[in-house]
Amino acid sequence: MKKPPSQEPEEQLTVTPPKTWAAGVPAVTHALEYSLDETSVRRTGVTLLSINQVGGIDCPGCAWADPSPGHRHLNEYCENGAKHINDEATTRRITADFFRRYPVSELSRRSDLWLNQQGRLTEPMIKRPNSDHYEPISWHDAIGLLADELKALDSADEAVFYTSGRVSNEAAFVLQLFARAFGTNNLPDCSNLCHESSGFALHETLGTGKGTVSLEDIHHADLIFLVGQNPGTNHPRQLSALEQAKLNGARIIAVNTLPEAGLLRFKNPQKARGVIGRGVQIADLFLHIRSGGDLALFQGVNRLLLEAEDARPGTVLDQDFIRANTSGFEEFDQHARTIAWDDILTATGLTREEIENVRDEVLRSERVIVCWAMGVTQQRHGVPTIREIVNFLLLRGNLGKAGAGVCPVRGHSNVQGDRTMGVWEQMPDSFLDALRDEFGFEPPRAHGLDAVNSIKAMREGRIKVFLGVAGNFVRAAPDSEITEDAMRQCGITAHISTKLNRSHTVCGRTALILPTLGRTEVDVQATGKQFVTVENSMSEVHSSHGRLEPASKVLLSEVAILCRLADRTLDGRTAIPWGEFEADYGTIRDRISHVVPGLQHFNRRVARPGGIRLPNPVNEGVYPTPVGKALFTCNAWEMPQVPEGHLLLQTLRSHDQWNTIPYTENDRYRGIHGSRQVVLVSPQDVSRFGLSQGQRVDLVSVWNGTERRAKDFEVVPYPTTPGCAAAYYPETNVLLPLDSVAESSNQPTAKSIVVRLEPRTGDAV
Ligand SMILES: Nc1nc2c(c(=O)[nH]1)N[C@H]1C(S)=C(S)[C@@H](COP(=O)(O)OP(=O)(O)OC[C@H]3O[C@@H](n4cnc5c(=O)[nH]c(N)nc54)[C@H](O)[C@@H]3O)O[C@H]1N2
Ligand SMILES: Nc1nc2c(c(=O)[nH]1)N[C@H]1C(S)=C(S)[C@@H](COP(=O)(O)OP(=O)(O)OC[C@H]3O[C@@H](n4cnc5c(=O)[nH]c(N)nc54)[C@H](O)[C@@H]3O)O[C@H]1N2
Ligand code: SF4
Ligand SMILES: [Mo]
Repeated sequence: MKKPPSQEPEEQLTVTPPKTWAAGVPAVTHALEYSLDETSVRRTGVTLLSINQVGGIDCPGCAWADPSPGHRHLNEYCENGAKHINDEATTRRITADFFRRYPVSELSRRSDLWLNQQGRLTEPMIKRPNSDHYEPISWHDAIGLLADELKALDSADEAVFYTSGRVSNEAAFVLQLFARAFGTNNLPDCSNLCHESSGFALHETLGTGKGTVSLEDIHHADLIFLVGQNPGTNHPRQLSALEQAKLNGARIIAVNTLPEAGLLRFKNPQKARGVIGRGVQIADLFLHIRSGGDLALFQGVNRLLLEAEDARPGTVLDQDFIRANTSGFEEFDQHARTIAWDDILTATGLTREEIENVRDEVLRSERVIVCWAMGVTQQRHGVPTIREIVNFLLLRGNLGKAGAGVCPVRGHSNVQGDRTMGVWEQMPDSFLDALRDEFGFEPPRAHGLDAVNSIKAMREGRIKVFLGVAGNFVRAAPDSEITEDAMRQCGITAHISTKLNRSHTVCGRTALILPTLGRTEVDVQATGKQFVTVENSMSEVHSSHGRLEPASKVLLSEVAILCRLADRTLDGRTAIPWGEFEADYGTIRDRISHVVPGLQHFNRRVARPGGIRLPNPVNEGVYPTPVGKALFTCNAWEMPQVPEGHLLLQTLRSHDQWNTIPYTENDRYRGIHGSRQVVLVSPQDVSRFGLSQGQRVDLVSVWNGTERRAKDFEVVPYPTTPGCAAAYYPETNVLLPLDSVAESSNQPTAKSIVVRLEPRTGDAV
C-alpha cells in the first residue's frame, strides 16, 4: 500500500508560455506517471486496457461517446481518463486510525488536494453530536440511524438527496424511487450547476432537453462550432472526433475567452502522425470573445444570414424546413433586425469583419453542428444564448439531419443518464404517472428543491437531513461560506463516497461517511457479479463492468446502500422489492424498462455490443413542444454591468483536476505549475491596473452592495480577453453569490463574477 503524504505540498509558482497544441506523447507519459504514483503497475494495466472497451469499464471521467464497437483502439482513453481511473484505483487507504489521528476541525482546514490524496475510504464512520472525531460504526447501525432520522421528520420535504452524474443508472433510479416513495422531489444534482441552462433552452425550443448528434454526425459535419468549452482538458477524446471531421473536410470555429491549447492544434497519440508530426490544426477561426458575448455573436450572425437571404432570396434560408417544422419565424425575423451593431460589437469585443467571416463559413456549409459547455451555460444569459443557437440552426435547417444539430457536451460520465432515470426536482407528470403505475404509490407532484434552493432552505433551518451521493456538494456549490453554514444547520449530513472530500468535514450535528465501490471494482451481490449502465452525451446507453478487487472488503455498492436505506426507512409502506433490487440489478433494469420511454427490453438490448441509442424525436422530425414545432425565439440581453476598475471573472478547471478535486497544483497546457492560487489577467489589464506578474492580490467580488473575498492569489498575465479574468474552481467558489443565477434555469453564474483585484499591500486598484 502506498503511503499518502502527511504534509500539504509547498511548491512555488512557475509560469511558462501556454501550449499551442494538446495531447500527443507528453500527455500519455504524464498519465502513466500519475498512474504509477497512485497505484501498482498491475492495477494500472488491468484498468487502462479495459477502459471504454465492450464489456469493460466505462471511463468515469467525462460523458464523451465511444466510437462504435468495431472502431475502438486498444487504448480507447485519454490522459485524463487514465488519471480519473487511477485516482479511484489508488492503493492508498483511509482507515479508522486516520480519523483517530485527525479531528474533523483539522480536516476541514486541509486542502481539497490533500484530502483526496489520503486514498480510498474503507469503512462506515460516524461523527456523533459534540464530538470532533469520526469513529467506526457498523453498516447496520449507520443505515438504521439515517433511516430513523428520516422517519422522525415532520415532512419528507425536510430531507434533500443530492447526487452527481458519477452514479450509474441503476443507483440513480433507485435513489429517485426511494426519495419519491418517501414523499419528496428534493433531488438536487450536479446538473443544476452544469447543463441546466441547456436543458431549459432545448426543452423550450425543441421539446427535448438532450443533444441531437452522434459521433458519426461530428465526423461528417461541414462546420463545427466549439463555444465556451475546453475539449483538450475536459473532453479530450472529442479532439479525435474533431480530427476525423477535419480529415473529412470540416471547418471548425472556436469561440472562447481563452485561446485553449486543445482548440488550436491536436496531436493524436494513437496515430503516428500525432506522435511525430505537427498534428492537426483544430480551429480554422478563433473568436476571442468577451465573457457573456455569445448571445450577441449568434444574433449578429443570424442577422447577417437574414440580410444575405434578402440579397439573394431563396438561397440562404431553408424556407421549406422553416415552413414545415418551425413556429415564430416572423417575430424572430423582425426582432433580429432591430439589434444594433454597436451593441453586438461591444458585447462580443469582436469586429464586424470577424462576424462576417462566420457568416461566410456558414454559407459554405450544408451541415452545421454547435457544441457548447460551461462557458455558455454558467452565464446570466445562458438560456437565451442557447435559444439563439437554436434559432441559428433552424434558419438553415440544421436540425434533424445527418451531420447537423445541437451538442451540449456533458460533464460527468452519467449525468445525462441520471436525468433519464428521473433524478430531477421537476420531473414531468408523465414520468411520475409511470412510476405510480409501476410501483403502486402516488409520487409527490410539487416540484422539489434544486441545488441553489436547497442551500437557501438549509440556511433557513428547513432541511434536517442531507444525503449526498457521489459528489462534493460543499465545494461544488456557490458561495462557499454560506453553503458551509447551511450544511451545519442540518441535523444529519451523510455521504455515499469513494474518497474523502470537504463535504465530509462540514458536518451537521451528526455526520455519516458511507464508503462505496467505485466503477472500476467488481460488484458481487447475492445472485452473482453485477454490471451497471450509463448514458453518454450522445444518448447511448451501455454497460460498465468493474474489474478490480474492491478497495476494502467492507464496502457496499451504491445500489446496496440505497436499497437498504429505503427498506429501513419505508418499513414496508410500499411494495417495492428493495431486497430483490440489491440482489440482482437486472431486476432494476426490468422496472426501468416499464418507466423510461426508449428503454423497453433494457436487459436484452443493453447486452448488445455498443448498447442502446435512445431515440431523439428531433431526429425523426418530431418537435414535442406545445405547438408541435420547433420554436424561433426573440432573445433580449443586457450587458453585464462591470464598474470601472473591475473585471469579469470566470471560474474554471485546470488540466489536472476532476471537478472539485485537484490532482496536482499544475495546469500544463496553460503553463502554470506549482500553484492554483493564481488569477489570469490580460496583459492590457495588468498594465491598466498597475499590476505585475506574481503580484499577490485578494479577489473581491461585489454583488448588490455585498463583498466576498478570496485571499492571496498571484497575478499571471495571460492572453484572456481584456476585461475578463480567470481563476480555478473550487478555490474561488467563495466569490460566487448564491443569488447570482442564470435566468430561468437557476444555475449559478460561475463564468461571470464581477471582481476587483486588491493588492495585498492594501491599496485598492
Ligand atoms: N479533466 C477534467 N475533465 C472534465 C472535468 C474536470 O473537472 N476535469 N469536469 C467535467 C464536467 S462535470 C464538466 S461540466 C465539463 C466542463 O467542461 P468545460 O465547459 O470545457 O469546462 P470549464 O473548465 O468550466 O471551461 C469552460 C470554457 O469556457 C470558456 N469560457 C468562459 N467564459 C466564456 C464565455 O463567456 N464565452 C465563451 N465562448 N467561452 C467562455 C473558458 O475559457 C473555458 O475554455 O468537463 C468535464 N470533464
Ligand atoms: N465555481 C464553479 N463551481 C462549479 C463549476 C464551475 O465550473 N465553477 N462546475 C459545476 C459543475 S459543471 C459540476 S458537474 C459540479 C461538480 O460537482 P460534484 O459532482 O458534486 O463534485 P465532484 O468533484 O465530481 O465529486 C467528487 C467526489 O465524488 C465522490 N466519488 C467519486 N467517484 C464516486 C463513485 O463512483 N461513487 C460515489 N458514491 N462517489 C464517488 C468522491 O468522494 C469525490 O470526492 O461542480 C459545479 N461547480
Ligand atoms: S474523453 Fe472523457 S470519457 Fe473519454 S477517456 Fe477521456 S475522460 Fe474518459
Ligand atoms: Mo458538470
